[in-house]
Amino acid sequence: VSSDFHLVAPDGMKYTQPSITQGRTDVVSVTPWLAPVVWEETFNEKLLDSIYMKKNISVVATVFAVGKYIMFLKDFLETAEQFFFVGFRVSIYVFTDRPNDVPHVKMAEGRQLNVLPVPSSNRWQEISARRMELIQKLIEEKLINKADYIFCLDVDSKFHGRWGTESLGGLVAVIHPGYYRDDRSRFPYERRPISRAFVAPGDGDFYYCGGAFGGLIQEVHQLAKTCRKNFEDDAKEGIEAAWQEESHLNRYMWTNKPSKILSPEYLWQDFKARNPEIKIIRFSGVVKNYAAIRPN
Ligand code: UD2
Repeated sequence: VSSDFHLVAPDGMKYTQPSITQGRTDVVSVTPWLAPVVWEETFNEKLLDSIYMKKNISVVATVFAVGKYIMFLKDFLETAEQFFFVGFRVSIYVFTDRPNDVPHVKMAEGRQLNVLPVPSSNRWQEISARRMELIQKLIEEKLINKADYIFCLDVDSKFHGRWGTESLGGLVAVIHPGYYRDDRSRFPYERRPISRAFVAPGDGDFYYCGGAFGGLIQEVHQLAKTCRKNFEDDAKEGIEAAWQEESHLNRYMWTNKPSKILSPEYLWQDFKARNPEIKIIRFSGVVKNYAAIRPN
């Protein structure tokens, strides 16, 4: 299992001299707790790839396609082949109640697709929220000491640009495209103090997406286990956080600061016009008709 703290300089590779006085000035690329925020033009992809290639890392992606959401899987998988950690060892785990409908997508060498059956559900909130439990179990049963990094992604999305080694870190969160210019008082955190996802007004750093997060296997295990427990303890008291596991994720990231943050390039939404600081859209949510695809 790799560690972020022992990167070896790549032998013999030539690349542009790094500058500490020139670079992007239209966005902030480091947080107050000194985590990098990844934006286009803040990293050298060849340099990063050569560093991680030597470490022979393996990367897992999880995606849930329950009920009608199976319709999004083909585009998700095909575009992942084009843009997600191309050239690296990648295992994609698809959780679905319709294993027979999983599309046959040709995967490059070193990349595999694994299908895991899950029960159907009548409430979309439950499908979305149970992901933490299933991610926790997947890590415990199949991934600990076997893979290095994991990303957990929404299926109703597509890749449009590179998503690679620049995104790797201990605990990785993605800034939600809908709120990143807003004051934190307007973030849709869970605001009831009785919920374990509560974030008080005046608290919170960024509003992060439930649709993409990741990091080292052990760190994501801790996150999934904590969010699952808090979600279930809330449920026992009849509480469901405003945005289900996204609310719990946001609470977790407030108390356990992410070590790397991905800009909204890493989860845009197709219905939103692109803002000028977004020089590339790497991954985005497709426009969907909720009434037609959700079970209720
Ligand atoms: C947001 C979040 C989502 C989740 C949700 C709150 C983003 C972009 N999306 O999206 O991650 O936090 O709010 O619960 O941050 N699913 C199925 N079948 C279903 C319903 C859901 O497979 O019938 C899975 C599927 O992988 C989907 C994910 O759950 O991508 C999230 O559900 P959603 O996309 O309907 O949630 P949404 O758009 O409100």
